[in-house]
Amino acid sequence: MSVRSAPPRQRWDALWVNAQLATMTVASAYGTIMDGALAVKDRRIAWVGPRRELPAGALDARIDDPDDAKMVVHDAGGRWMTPGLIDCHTHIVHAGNRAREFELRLKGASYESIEREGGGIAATVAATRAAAEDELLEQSAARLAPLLREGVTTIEIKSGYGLDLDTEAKMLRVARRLGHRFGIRVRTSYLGAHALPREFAGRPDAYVDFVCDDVIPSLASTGLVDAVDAFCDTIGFTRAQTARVFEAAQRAGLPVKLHAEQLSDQDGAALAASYRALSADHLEHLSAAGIEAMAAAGTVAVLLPTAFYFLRDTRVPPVAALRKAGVPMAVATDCNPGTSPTTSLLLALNMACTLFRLTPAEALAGVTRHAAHALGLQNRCGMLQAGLAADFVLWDDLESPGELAYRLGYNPCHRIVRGGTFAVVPS
Ligand code: DI6
Ligand code: FE
Repeated sequence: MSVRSAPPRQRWDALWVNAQLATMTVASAYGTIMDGALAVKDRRIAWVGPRRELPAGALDARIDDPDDAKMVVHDAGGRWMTPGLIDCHTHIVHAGNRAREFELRLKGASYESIEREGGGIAATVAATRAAAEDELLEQSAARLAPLLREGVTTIEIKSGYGLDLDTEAKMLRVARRLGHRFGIRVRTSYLGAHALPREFAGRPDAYVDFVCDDVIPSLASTGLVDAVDAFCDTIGFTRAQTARVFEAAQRAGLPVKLHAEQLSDQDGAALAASYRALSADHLEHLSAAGIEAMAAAGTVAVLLPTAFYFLRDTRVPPVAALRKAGVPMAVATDCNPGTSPTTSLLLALNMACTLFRLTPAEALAGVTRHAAHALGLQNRCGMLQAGLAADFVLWDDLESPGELAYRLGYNPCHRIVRGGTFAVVPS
């Protein structure tokens, strides 16, 4: 008796067909697959490719096989599909706003002078300390909603507006709760070395001791922190203080990142690279030596064009040199009440092109593949690739994915899939 073996069955949960895929798997390009298909199994991408290359029988459910019969086939209607967007640098958890300070700056006051006079970050610290945890959650959730509607499926959220242990922990708990409430992936960064709190006035080194000896070990043991960040600048912390924070992070087993070279060149990016930082962010004043160090360490350059715009900065980050050195460039909102009160990653995408001269493909890589890298998530998300999370977005009205960067103030998001399931986003 001859037994004819059946073709191998694909036990997928869902299959998407009739999509134009911007896989983002190719450096500096979209990694386009026209008439593509994408299969999902167990919340991950199981297969990606042109529809005509689907394994034989993939579309035929076998009625005698209960597993096959469960596979759902979705028609993307010819729409473009990209990975879920990733906002890899935000301060979205904070209380209050600083619209008044915006008016002062319009009248000529500088960001640094407001900061030195006790406004700026200190004002947000006072408001955030005063806010009850649930109130902080609601204020932050309201800011998160527009990002979710743009297809953001992963977000980094920093602390740094509490500065004392309790308020920093409160901010980080709120960040985790936002992830649970909305079903998105949240990566937290402890940014204790953001500003000097009033109670440590004139004693920055004593504050850094507190950050290193008390807060980092304590927060690390709670599991609330995924990385440690610092602000190394004239109105922030010195290079030596930043190095001490990085040492403490290393002792706690946490990766580091840095607000570097935003307002001046402190050689912070090179310092961060020497600690194998995930990213160095801002970088308007980055030097050639800093670029070289980042390239050697694989540290991602996170560009924050909306902060550059909002501060009416004139010095752009050295994008051409970063590109030449092969440093991966990410793009993020920096959502914060002082220098970037935006909740649109698509706006940041546009400004990365108009202000910093990224190509639209580089900008899209900056909010997908390279943003994942800036969070150490390159093996989890950021591309349409088998093995990664099934986080993706279908877009309306696009002839090419470059239009995501081209349109200004327009959100063509059609549907969002997170972990293989349709996301419900707040309206
Ligand atoms: N750089 C920034 O862009 C934010 N923090 C930082 O170190 C601004 C924070 C603020 O002004 O509230
Ligand atoms: Fe920031």
